[in-house]
Amino acid sequence: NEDLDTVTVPLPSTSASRSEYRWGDTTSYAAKKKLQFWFLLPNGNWELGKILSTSGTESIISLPNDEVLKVKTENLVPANPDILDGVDDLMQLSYLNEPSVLYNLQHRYKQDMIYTKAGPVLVAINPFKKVPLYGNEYIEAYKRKSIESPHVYAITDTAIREMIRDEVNQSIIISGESGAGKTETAKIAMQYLAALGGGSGIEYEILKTNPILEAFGNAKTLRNDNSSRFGKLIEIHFSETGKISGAKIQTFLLEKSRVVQCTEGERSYHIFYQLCAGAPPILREMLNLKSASEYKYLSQSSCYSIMGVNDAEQFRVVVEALDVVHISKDDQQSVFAMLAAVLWLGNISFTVIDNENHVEPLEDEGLFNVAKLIECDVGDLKQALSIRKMRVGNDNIVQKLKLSQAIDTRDALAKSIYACLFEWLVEQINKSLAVGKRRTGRSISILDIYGFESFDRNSFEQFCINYANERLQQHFNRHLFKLEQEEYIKDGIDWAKVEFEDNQDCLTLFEKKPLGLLSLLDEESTFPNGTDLTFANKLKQHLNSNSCFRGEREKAFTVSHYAGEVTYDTTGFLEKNRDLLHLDSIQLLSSCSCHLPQIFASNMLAQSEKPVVGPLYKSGGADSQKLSVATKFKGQLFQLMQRLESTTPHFIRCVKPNNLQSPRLYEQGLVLQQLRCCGVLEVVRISRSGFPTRMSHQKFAKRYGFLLSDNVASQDPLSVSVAILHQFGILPEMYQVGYTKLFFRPGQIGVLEDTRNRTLHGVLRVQSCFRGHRA
Ligand code: AOV
Ligand code: MG
Repeated sequence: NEDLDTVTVPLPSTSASRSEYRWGDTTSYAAKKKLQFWFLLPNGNWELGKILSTSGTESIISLPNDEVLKVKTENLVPANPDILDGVDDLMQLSYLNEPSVLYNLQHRYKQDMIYTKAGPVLVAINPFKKVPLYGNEYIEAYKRKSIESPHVYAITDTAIREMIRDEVNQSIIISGESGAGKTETAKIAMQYLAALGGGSGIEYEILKTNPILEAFGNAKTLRNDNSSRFGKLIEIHFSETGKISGAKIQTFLLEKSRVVQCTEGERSYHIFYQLCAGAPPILREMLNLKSASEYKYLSQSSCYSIMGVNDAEQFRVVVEALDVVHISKDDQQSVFAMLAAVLWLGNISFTVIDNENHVEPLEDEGLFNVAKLIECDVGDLKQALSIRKMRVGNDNIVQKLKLSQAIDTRDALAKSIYACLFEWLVEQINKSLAVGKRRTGRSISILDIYGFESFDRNSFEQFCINYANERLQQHFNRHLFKLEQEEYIKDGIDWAKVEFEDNQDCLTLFEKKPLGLLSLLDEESTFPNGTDLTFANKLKQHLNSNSCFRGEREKAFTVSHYAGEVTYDTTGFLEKNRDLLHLDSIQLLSSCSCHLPQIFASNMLAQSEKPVVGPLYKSGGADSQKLSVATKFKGQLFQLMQRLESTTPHFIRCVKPNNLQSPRLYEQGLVLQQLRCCGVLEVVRISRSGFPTRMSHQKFAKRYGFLLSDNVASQDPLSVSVAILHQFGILPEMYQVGYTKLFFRPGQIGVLEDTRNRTLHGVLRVQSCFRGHRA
């Protein structure tokens, strides 16, 4: 064992320098006077200056341009010494105040260093341009660990290593506002996983799911030209040898209203424009395709193209990807037929047929094309769009539709065809990616949902999206604050609590039964006479005392989300929550000769057979026995959180530096607001004072015990552990011994790991040397 004694243990360099940097906290005011300070300009930006003198509550400061100003001393906060400019982990800052953090991130951002660690969390600032940080060379470098700067690759690499080392499933959880870069970040992580775990070819298929899901599930919004309108969890499975063995995609609540209706300046789903622009002549003819501007669903927002995007070219990319995930040419043709049918549905118009204002569809190209594309009888289609059959008691009655009802029926049909198509596609993709039978059960999941949204007008979709983000924020809080502190306390180590913004109150506002937003929404949705106005009034009546809720004029209400206040307009809430598709429409779909509508219809019937609690939505409507959209979504989110709870999470926080999607523009106020609402500073604070690395006494003793110079193998794990700590000279302030575990400050275990690796390799080298001699 003598060899081992000569192993020199490097001092924990990062930690040593870090404690050196911390002198700032204790320097006297006099010493500080020589330093630079940040002060707040009236425009909300921070400027750097030096204090010349201080009297009472005011200070005279000089700016870099020699200007001299008098400011309130309370508005000054200390700046970090220049050597700390652009540190790659905010934990290294002596002064962890907001301007220092902002400045540090900006300093890096200017040099295209868009990634920075905030303790355990990776902060990614959207560059809105190509940055030279990706590709095989970088992947190789991160794999070999020859680059250390923070990166999505680095965090993904950690996830792989921890999956193997701890035999625990991992998750990479990406959050941030709409347009902050989540989807791009998820793809970058997938790229790294594919490169490291590739070999079987399945990784190529996995990457090709991105263009498909983005075509069908992303759209241009006012916030983001490629905004995800669904949530996605992709679970990537690994074999024993660390290779990718398959994957499974789960999607959450697609925004289907966009198919029939979208705001000025936004677009519907990319695939519609791609199809119109890129379909080859034979397909065009088969589907009677026109250009996008001739379809009412697409023309209403007067926006057809996206700067820098070639829809026709994208169409070819999507078709190629569909081939890769084994969607047959026949199926592809049916998919395109469904898309065309949705577009033609929007062009169906109605004419009044009697003096009670009942309507029926015009027999024009819209109606004929839809019938042709979904392969149903024109008469049946016409009927489904003009009457509704209902069962009241034992009687069947037929109700003729008025214009608004007929339009709703038509739009509901278009929305369901599209949503079912999306689900069906995901199902087919999952079949193609299915994990082989000999699975190890080890996986890395990547979560990319739609980001927090706040528009001038916010509806049911934003309500659901923001609720999901609220749930995710709680997961983040739980892991980085609550569980952390609970674990310290449970294991009996010294610990001073860090306060953090808890969003439990807001979640309670949503989830409380029976008087929460979701319960009240469901209740009102089940009342035959419930309207958006009665719903809004009910909210005001029951929730006005809640601190996260504020009733607004007429049909509106405001919620204080973790990321800011959002005012919701309840118009359409009940209808969207009920999401009815009448039995007549389902029957129409099941009468089609085309296989896709048949599948859609049987899926819908299967879903509506689920038992519902409470009264039926509409009197006598046998077609309404299904879960409300909000309740189903809540259930999905709960399941998602449960799944994530069983994994080791790695968090990436995407930040949007401006609202113009423009490169090089860094708006301090906007960045600060995002950092504040997701608690980045608190995370750094807790990590700096905390002990993020932990290992049970047993595991620690087993892993490093062989490095001990004295033979203590017979001793208990705790004694072995303590002996290791002593031999390696780990400073007492760098660790704590708990009842069951050892807790380490950041970086400490790295020293032991390095020594262990070197020793193991050394031993192996020595062995192979001997072998060489003998040979
Ligand atoms: P999101 O997923 O967070 O929004 P995206 O990932 O779609 O945001 O990013 C928006 C746009 O920012 C992309 O289309 C790119 O142009 C640019 N972008 C983001 N990350 C990078 C990067 N690393 N390098 C270069 N450009 C980038 V939403 O889906 O709306 O919440 O619902
Ligand atoms: Mg996205």
